[in-house]
Amino acid sequence: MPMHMQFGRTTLSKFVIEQTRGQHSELGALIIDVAAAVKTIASMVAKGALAGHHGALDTTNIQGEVQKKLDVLTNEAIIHHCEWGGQLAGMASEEMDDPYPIPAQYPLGRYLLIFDPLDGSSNSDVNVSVGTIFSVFARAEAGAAELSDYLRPGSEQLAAGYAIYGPSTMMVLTLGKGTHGFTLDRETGNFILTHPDITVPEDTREFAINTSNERFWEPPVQRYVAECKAGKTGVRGADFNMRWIASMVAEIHRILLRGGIFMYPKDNKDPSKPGRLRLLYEASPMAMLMEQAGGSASTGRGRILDVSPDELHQRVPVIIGSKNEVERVERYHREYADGSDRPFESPLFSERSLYRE
Ligand code: AFP
Repeated sequence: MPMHMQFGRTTLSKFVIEQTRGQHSELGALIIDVAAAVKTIASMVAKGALAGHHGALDTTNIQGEVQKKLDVLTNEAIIHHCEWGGQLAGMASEEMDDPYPIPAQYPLGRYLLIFDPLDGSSNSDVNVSVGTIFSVFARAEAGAAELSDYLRPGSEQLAAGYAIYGPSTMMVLTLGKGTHGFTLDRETGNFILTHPDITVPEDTREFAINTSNERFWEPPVQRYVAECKAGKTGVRGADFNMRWIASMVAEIHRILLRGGIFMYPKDNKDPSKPGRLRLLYEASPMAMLMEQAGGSASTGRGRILDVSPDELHQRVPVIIGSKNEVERVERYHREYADGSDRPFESPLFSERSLYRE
């Protein structure tokens, strides 16, 4: 292998240390600890049934979801790799009802790590790509975090990223200066910068949504998806393709690299839930990554990064991806709210419904 290939490749550690030198050098050390946890998780996921990691436990998380063995094991891996370093004021996770205080034997820092340790875990037993999503905030000074330190809009994130455990293991990261992809070289154990400055195409002909929920969607989303399905015979004048992997990390990764739009919109399947995905450890980090790559991320009615959470596990509608398509869906929501949208034939929504605000 030529010299520049052997020694000139940028590792995640080098990239992060250079990008955080100075004011946020501790943040660099935290990201490197997260990467170490990701390598441990990648090994667990790769072993699959051989390690007895498949299957569910007889416990449920605060979401009321049955926990998979890997949900708990990956949660513990991230805590183990990150709690000792002295960068953290606390941690919060999809798999823990309340925030995790840093044990007394470790020094306290000023960063907060919020994560979904294994997103898409319902796929883990059937060998479909899954991932880890993380978000980092800072409090003003080092010390034990309080709940209010976590309940911040995504616009205040210092860093966000995900790992995707697929045919290759990758980490995709933003520190507020672009979105960058790193591929794990299993021979050296290094994450290598392979996708610098990822840029999302502004247009797309590929949409991702769970269409089994169609009857529960609001009219603007029904209108958008109906037009995509009508293809060249309809107002869009072009055919669309559809994807649904049921693993948000895999959908977002595809969209970052080739464009697309992912939607888990507000629906009336369970009116107590304004969407399925959680703001703090799914929507906000993905929104930061997408915007840093030139894409958009919306609830349908506003920018995801502007949403201020009232509670740790708050859910939010998610419309994210290629800028021009997200803006079209937002326009359809505005036109529905002001009544200027074309009357939608759906019998369910022909009269003014509870959704009209
Ligand atoms: P799990 O982590 O419980 O598998 O949920 C994954 C997820 O939060 C997100 O990654 C998927 O896009 C979405 O749920 C899939 O939801 P449906 O199962 O309703 O399609």
